[in-house]
Formats: sequence, structure tokens, C-alpha cells
Amino acid sequence: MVNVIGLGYIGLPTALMLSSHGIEVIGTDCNNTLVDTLNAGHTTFKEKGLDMLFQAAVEANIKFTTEYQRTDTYIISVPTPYDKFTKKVDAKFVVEAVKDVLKVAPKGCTVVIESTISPGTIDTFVRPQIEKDGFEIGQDINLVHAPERIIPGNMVYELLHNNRTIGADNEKIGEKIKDLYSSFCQGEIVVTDIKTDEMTKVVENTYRAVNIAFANELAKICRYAGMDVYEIIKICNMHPRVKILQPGPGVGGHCISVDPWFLVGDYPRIAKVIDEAMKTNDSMPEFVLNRIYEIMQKEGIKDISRVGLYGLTYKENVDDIRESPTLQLLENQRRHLAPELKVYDPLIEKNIVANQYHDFDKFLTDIDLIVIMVGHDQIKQQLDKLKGKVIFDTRRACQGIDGVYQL
Ligand code: SAJ
Repeated sequence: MVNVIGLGYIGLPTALMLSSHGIEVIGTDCNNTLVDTLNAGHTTFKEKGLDMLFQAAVEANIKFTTEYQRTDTYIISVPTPYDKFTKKVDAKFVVEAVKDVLKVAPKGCTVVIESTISPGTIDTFVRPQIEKDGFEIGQDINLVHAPERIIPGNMVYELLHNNRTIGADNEKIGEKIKDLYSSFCQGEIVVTDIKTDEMTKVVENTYRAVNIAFANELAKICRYAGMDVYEIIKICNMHPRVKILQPGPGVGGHCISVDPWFLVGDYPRIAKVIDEAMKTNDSMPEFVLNRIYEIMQKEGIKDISRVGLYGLTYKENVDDIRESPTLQLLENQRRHLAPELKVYDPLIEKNIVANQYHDFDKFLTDIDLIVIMVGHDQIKQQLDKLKGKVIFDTRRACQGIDGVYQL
């Protein structure tokens, strides 16, 4: 039996996937409301294919609880925030989860840490804690790191098809956990050591962050030079060895906008490119704010209350708002003591910000300038409704419409 600890964006799909592939699974989370929701037969976030996977797991008898279980295999998928000041990973949730596992675990169990951690976190924080609690690693408990690589918006497909890595202290344990993931994973699974594995995960996300930062920097250069960044990237990407990502209003989510900081935090004198890239990405919401001001001037829009931001989530077609560029932009606005812009997002039902709308038509009636911060399908399917509005499209959601302002 596998006890999956932490039933968030990664833990839940992983638990459901294992369960629907014949593994006995109990999912544990410290959040009572979340566990109650799952036990009442509902998923806790929207994701393509997740409800169907949930049904399959329920039929396979998956259980959800707030209690840690006594079993031979644990998968820990708890959040790993970073300290905003030092930029270092904050491993407290991982360490707490391991400590809680140790209270119930039988001798010889294996603890798999899926949470993203900076290279060396297991050596620096997890091993010393286990030893301090009087347990011997390799005898009483085996440690494994097995980071996920799935992309929100296509999680279920990617869980099944992506290649994976397993980091373990020895080949035998690595192969055992590889067999577990092989129950559903059709990709290749590479076994390596723990620190290498920790590093690969952070490097993958850093690679993407740096590439996006390059695109964002190009967008700024092209704005200054009066050129079309999208046309330039499109042509450059026709080169067989060039693959530039897309500029945008900023980088959000709990991965690309967080993990690269771990390297800056741990190696501040070396990680210069990464540091600049992250600062470039973080500067984008302010860049958008300046652009809004310019467009208002140009269009003669004097009243800030006639400007609306479309999209609150960190990217298209997900309901996750963590570190979202829109929230970053609103935060900047607040710092300038400006009245908050109007906001609408079809995927966010809860009230998150001050001037938030829940009706698209009403939102459009109340604004003259719409700033597309997220390219949800919802707006792409109703572009005709934007007739007569000034449009500032930071996501290229309005291709084919004339007179649209870009980054
Ligand atoms: N973004 C751009 N331009 C682009 C691509 C993305 O501005 O060309 C922005 C998005 O709008 C978003 C942010 O970057 O705000 C991050 O989105 P994303 O789609 O690039 O990535 P995530 O954070 O949803 O998922 C990433 C993925 N990592 C890589 O592709 C290397 C995923 O595979 C990881 O599993 C995930 O991080 C994670 O959990 O670490």
C-alpha cells in the first residue's frame, strides 16, 4: 500500500493514477476541508481528465484521510515555498511530513519525496532530522527523490507519458520505486543518485525560465525599436537549432517562477544569468502597467476605472492563481497607491481581488480598455464581443483582429 502525503496539484493526480492502476492507495492531507471534499466525491481543482481519473480511483477503492498510515511506501508531495529574502528553498513542510511519517512507519519503509527541492536539501535538512530522531537511513528508512514533471493543463496525459527520474541511495531501492511508477508511467524512467535528481528538476524549470526571460527581454527591445517581437521569434524559430519561447505579462505558477531562485539563493555569486533572467520575468507586470498607461494616453482614456484586466490565473485554462502575473501587477499598482483595476476571470468563482467581476458581459460593459493577461479559450471563442473596445493583448489571444496593442 502507498500512502500519498499532500493531496494538492501533484499529490492528488499521482495518488489517483496509482490507485487506478491497481496499487492500493491512501491519500493523506492535513487540510480537513480538502479531505472532506474528496470523500464527498468531488475533485479539488479543475484539470483536463482529472474527474474521470478520480472516478476510476474511487472505483478502485482509494481512501482519503487526515491520518498518516503505517505502510511500506510513502510519497510526499507537500509544498516547498522559497524564502522571498534569501531566495533559498524552505523545506519545512517536507521535513515535517518526514517527521510525521517516522512516527508511524515500520522499519525498512521507503519515503519518496516528490516535492521540488533545491540540490542538497535532502542531505542538509532531511537526513540530519531523521538521524536526530534516532533512525538509521538505509536500515529503518530508505530515502528517494522522484520529482514530477507534469504541466498544469495537461497533467493526466503527461503523468502517463512523460519520462521520469528516480534518485536513490542505492540501485535496489531505486529499482523498487521505478517498478511502482512503472505501474502507470509509459515513459522512460532513469535511476540516479538523490542530489543529481534534485538538481535535474530545478535545472529543467530554470532552463524554461531563462528562455522565457530571453523572450521577454526581446519584447522590451522590440518595443523600444518599434519592431514586432512575435514576427521576429516566429522567423528565428524556423532555424533548426533555435526555439525561443513566447513573451508574456510575467511568469507565474509555483514552479518556473520559484524553482530557479533556489539556485540563485544557494549560489548567489555564480548564478548570474539565472538571477537576471528571474528579475527580467519579475519586471514584466510593471512593464505591462507602463504599457497600459501609454495606451490610455494614446486612446484618450482618462478614467482608470474604465480599464479591465482579463485573467487572474497564472496561465491559460487552469484555475491556479499562484504567483499569477495579474496578482503581481495589482500588487505593483497598490504600491503606487492607485485605485485597483477591474478584473474578470471565467475560471475563478471565488472573490480574490477588490474589483472582481463574475459576469463577462457586465465586465465588458464597464470598461473601454481590456488588457488580456491570460489567453483562456473562453475569450478566444468570444472575440466578437470585444468589438468597440481598445484591446491590449499580452498573450496573442486576439490574432486576426486589427488594431490590437501588443506587449
Ligand atoms: N510562459 C510564458 N511564455 C511561454 C511559456 C510560459 O510567459 O512561452 C509563462 C506562463 O504563462 C506561466 C509561466 O510561464 O505564467 C509558467 O508556465 P509554464 O506553462 O511554462 O510552466 P508550469 O509552471 O505550468 O509547469 C512547469 C513545467 N516545467 C517545464 O516545462 C520545464 C512542468 O513540466 C513542471 O512539471 C512544472 O513546471 C513543475 O511542477 O515544476
